[in-house]
Amino acid sequence: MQEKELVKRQIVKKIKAAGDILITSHIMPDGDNIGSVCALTGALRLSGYKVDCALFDAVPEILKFLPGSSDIKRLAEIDKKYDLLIVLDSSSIERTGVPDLGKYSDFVINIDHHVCNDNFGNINLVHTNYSATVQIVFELIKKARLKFNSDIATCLYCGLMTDTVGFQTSNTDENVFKMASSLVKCGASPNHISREMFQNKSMKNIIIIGKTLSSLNFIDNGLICWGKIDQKTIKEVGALPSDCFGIVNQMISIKGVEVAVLFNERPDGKTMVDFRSKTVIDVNKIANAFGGGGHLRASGATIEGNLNDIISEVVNFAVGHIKTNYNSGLMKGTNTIESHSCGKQKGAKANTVVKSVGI
Ligand SMILES: [Mn+2]
Repeated sequence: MQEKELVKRQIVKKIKAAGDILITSHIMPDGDNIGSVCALTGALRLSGYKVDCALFDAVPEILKFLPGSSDIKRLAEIDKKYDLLIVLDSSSIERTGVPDLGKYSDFVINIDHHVCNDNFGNINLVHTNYSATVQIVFELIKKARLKFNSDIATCLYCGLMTDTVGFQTSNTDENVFKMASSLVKCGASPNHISREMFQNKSMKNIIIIGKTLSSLNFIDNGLICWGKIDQKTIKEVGALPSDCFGIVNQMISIKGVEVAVLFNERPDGKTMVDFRSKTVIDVNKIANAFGGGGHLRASGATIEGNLNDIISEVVNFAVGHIKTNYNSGLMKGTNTIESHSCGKQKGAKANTVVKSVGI
């Protein structure tokens, strides 16, 4: 039996033995986060288990349509200890928003698909070749023979659809479509879920997108594209942090752009940097250099300091990295010239904050 199958069996055993379970995921929740939390919580509850779910941040407005999302508490409200804590879609403990998970449980199960996952759990199930954490959750639901319904299918479908950016990413393989097919068979509506996620943007989000896209910067004949959202613009528009999403994917959609970098200045003096690549460059490695991480084609870092200094430091680093890797990658005729390994933070600058974003 494969090693991962044994780990899954261990997890099922642990779940079955637990009197109560807490499920959590990462800060700044996305579709895979809320989708996997609601699906696992829903299937376990339906099957008679005592389960709570809580996140550091509130559920974003756009994801409130997911069944079960209104039951998600805030981690700050949790004042009891559980037999078991399951952490989903989070590459490290820091990503949960709390430095110490010991106050929630003595036993932690870490289920994730990020290449930079540091195996922080007592049991770790990390499938770095999977597109989304919901794929692992779906396998566990089947393995544990938990009850299932169309609400759970909807949550899983949302995670699968959003983490593959609408079934477009390089890791969107046969298994993704097989899973999507079974979820649709169980009652998930692709049209309803994509309308909620892709045709439901706030007016302020569109204004921020417009302002950012109209002042992009291009380097090396458009191979690299970078843009910024500064606090001045955010205040002018009266935008919320959730109004600043979805921009970097537009940048990478431009013909000829291989790497897109978006700088998002936050009110606390930190800047969130989002990286995307199209075919060759491993942006997880670029994010690693600034204390962040994520995936081969989508990663991020949170950096402290002056916005303009951060921009020049990151852009210079990215240009250097791309110079040494882009041509050799094309010559090898491969789109995965660099490994999926995470590599611990190398050459991180003094002002970096170890936190990664990324889907
Ligand atoms: Mn994910």
